[in-house]
Amino acid sequence: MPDKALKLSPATGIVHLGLGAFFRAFGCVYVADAMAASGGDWGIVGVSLRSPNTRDALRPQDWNYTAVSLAENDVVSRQIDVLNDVLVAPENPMAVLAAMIDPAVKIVSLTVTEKGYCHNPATGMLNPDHPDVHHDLTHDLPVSAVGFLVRALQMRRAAGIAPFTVLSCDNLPENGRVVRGVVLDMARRIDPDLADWIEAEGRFPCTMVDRITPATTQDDIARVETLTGVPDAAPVMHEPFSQWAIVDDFVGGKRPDLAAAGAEMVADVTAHEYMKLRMLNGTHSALAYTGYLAGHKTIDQTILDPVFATYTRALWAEIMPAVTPPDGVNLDAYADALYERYANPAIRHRTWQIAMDGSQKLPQRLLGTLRENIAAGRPSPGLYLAVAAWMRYVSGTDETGQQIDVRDPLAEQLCCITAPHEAPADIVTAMLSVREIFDEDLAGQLAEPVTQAAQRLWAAGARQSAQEVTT
Ligand code: CS2
Repeated sequence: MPDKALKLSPATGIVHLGLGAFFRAFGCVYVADAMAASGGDWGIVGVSLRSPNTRDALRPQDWNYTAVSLAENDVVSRQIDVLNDVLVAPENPMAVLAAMIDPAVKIVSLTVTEKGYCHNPATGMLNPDHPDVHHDLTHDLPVSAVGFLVRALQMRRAAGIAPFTVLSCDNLPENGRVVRGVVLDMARRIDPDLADWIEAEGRFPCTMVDRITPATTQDDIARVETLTGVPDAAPVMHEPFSQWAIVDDFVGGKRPDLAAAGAEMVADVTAHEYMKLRMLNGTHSALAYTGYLAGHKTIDQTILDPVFATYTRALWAEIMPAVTPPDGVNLDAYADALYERYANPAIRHRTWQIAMDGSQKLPQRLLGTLRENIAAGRPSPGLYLAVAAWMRYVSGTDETGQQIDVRDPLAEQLCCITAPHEAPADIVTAMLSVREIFDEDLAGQLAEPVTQAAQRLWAAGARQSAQEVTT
């Protein structure tokens, strides 16, 4: 672990797996504020699980960077200096494990995106056929986030060190339960005693995270230099809004004073998670697919189009009956606030970025709501259109005949199964057979309404279809 004494900054107490723009614009800011308010040694060692880019950009800056809050008429930048090091896992997995087994490290947090959990999105369980899982079960030096957690916990146990708290900050429902499940499953396949120890001693609090943070562009980098007068190779750009609700269940109660930084420390975060995933991420994905197909590049541009503004409101009306609000939250007011956030013209959040990894996102964002609406006999034409738009998007050709750059762990499979078909009904049938996404029951229930939505979508286009479902 690097010596931070020279920098006079706090020693490391957190290792973060998956150091993307989101965590640097979110978790790092909360931890900085928590330490400013209440002290503590909660410096962070970030880990990139794939590329060295963030490490290479941040190292010459002593791991510091600028976080820029963007509102229409208000741009606020600040320096974030809580990172003590950035490790690149594929270059040196042992260094990552060494950081994770340091007894001073009390928390390992994660933003590895949905696909990073190596689980089956439809069931939430570890996918034993995942190549990374297979690798990590047969090698001591892991490649997956789950493997790093399990091997580091195994080493801590062998050395008589208490486990760290595993803090998932990804957009998964009951994210702590999901990560606990995949860690225990992998651990049990390696050593059942290890799994028992993790089960008894480990803590995996669920969290709800929320801050819109588009990927940083070259234009942003130039803009930040103009703004601050200081070059920064890896700034992060985010909206002013931020919300973090966390179940207060940490090993030995050890954590930064996140409440002092504005986080909500709660006993149960389930209501927050479902509200956010269904109302925010659900409409985000719906707008990403329909908006992209209609030729809109960003969410603010999409929602500026009156057809999509009305479509978004119609989606919320379909989603709200399937959401139990957390105490004291009014869902109409929550939707109004989301609308304002989407319309923020300073945040250019690309529809293409949100459209990524749909196979991993659809179940918790759209399909859970649909399942409940179907059971309750509630109509959901807007949501059916969203599912059909995802199908059209991943089949790889847009409405003008251009190829779409589809990024999804199942992209190849989805492309192969739809390629032989031209008729939307056949494409829908093929897509609904993907059991990683749609279980048999749901596939049966969706067949007719999604086929109808797809037929209109292919014939009339996304914009016209969005208009029709709201009239
Ligand atoms: C977005 C999220 O990219 C996506 O899929 O829906 O990253 C979204 O911006 C955040 O969850 C907001 O908190």
